[in-house]
Amino acid sequence: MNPVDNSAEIKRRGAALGFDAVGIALLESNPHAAELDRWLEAGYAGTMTYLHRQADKRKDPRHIMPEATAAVVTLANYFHGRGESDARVAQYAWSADYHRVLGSRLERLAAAIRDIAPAARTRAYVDAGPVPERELAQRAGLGWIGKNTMLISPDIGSFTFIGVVLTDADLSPDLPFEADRCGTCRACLDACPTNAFVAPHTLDARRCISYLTIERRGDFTPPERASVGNWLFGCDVCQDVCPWNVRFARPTDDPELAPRPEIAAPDLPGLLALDAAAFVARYGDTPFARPGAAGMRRNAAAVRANGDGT
Ligand code: B12
Ligand code: SF4
Ligand code: SF4
Repeated sequence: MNPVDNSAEIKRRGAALGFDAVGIALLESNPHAAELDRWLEAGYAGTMTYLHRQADKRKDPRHIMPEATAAVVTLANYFHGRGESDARVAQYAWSADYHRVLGSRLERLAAAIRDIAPAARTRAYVDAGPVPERELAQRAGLGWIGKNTMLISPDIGSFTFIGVVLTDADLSPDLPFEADRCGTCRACLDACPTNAFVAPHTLDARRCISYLTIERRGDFTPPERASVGNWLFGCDVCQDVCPWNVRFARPTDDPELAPRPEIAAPDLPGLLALDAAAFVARYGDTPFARPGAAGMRRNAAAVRANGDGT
């Protein structure tokens, strides 16, 4: 098959696997490499030192897999509708760990690429690799990067996981999504409870509740503890207020991303009472495993203190 037919067939197979959108970008150096350098130099990555180590690959994804020439980029909608509970959990975490669910789906897409282009080599990534995922998704035509730094699809909003398969298959790229559909809106910047945006498109991760509750190790300082409010794990505020989500986000019907009640509406006293072994038995296969038992107890204690002043 020729590159145009290969690309069309890969998109068809991606849709059949359950991805909500599939686009293709040729690999080239990241046009926002200078912004990444400035962001790292400013210390905004906090303790996420892996972002410094991976910078060369993020600035030029051709360094990740030297033989690769293209990225097949996918979106998977994880929106579940608006839930309310006293201790809030970001929606991306409500189901089974997406690294596992989408990792195996991307491996099936990679197998489809090798089936369509038999000599092709492939490598699949979701979140964990040194891949500039949002930038590749924008260049693959899937959406624009909003002022809240999220990749926003004009069709389904930003409650999406991004996945990437790098390959040397001969593919025809999509046009990049050049429009900036934020316009004069700044709802996300104004709504952020911790003022974590130092400017549009620039997040000081050290102030972000998602970083504090998931990536931060050790005890909170008193201001950090107060700043997480009632967020037990992650934060959705800068997405909840985005008009593109208000208008276009629709609950997913993906069975592999079905919400688990013990995560979506967690039992705070129960969580505080779990020892390490019981925590692993209950939450070991969920996103809560990243901060672990100690991190989740710290988060739960902060939410309880912020709720009733204890
Ligand atoms: C580190 C990280 C975090 C950090 C830092 C977030 C950040 N904004 O950088 C923390 C822990 C805070 C975090 C939080 C969240 N994350 Co996160 N995170 C990542 C990770 C691993 C790397 C991101 C990164 O490189 N950051 C460094 C900064 C400098 O990069 P950047 O903000 O993307 O900026 C680039 C471009 O925006 C561009 N740029 C810079 N300036 C400008 C200016 C203009 C005009 C333009 C157009 C572009 C541009 O250049 C930069 C360099 O390439 C990616 C996965 C991956 N491998 O990419 C997931 C990822 C970005 N996270 C994701 C998610 C879901 C979240 C949360 C929503 C989870 C939650 N609900 O709690 C929040 C959202 C917070 C937010 N507003 O970003 C998804 C986002 C999906 C999407 N549709 O965009 C990703 C892609 C994981 C995935 N595979 O699905 N995350
Ligand atoms: S996830 Fe929450 S704390 Fe982080 S930037 Fe968005 S609104 Fe602010
Ligand atoms: S809330 Fe407004 S400014 Fe922020 S990302 Fe959405 S459209 Fe852009």
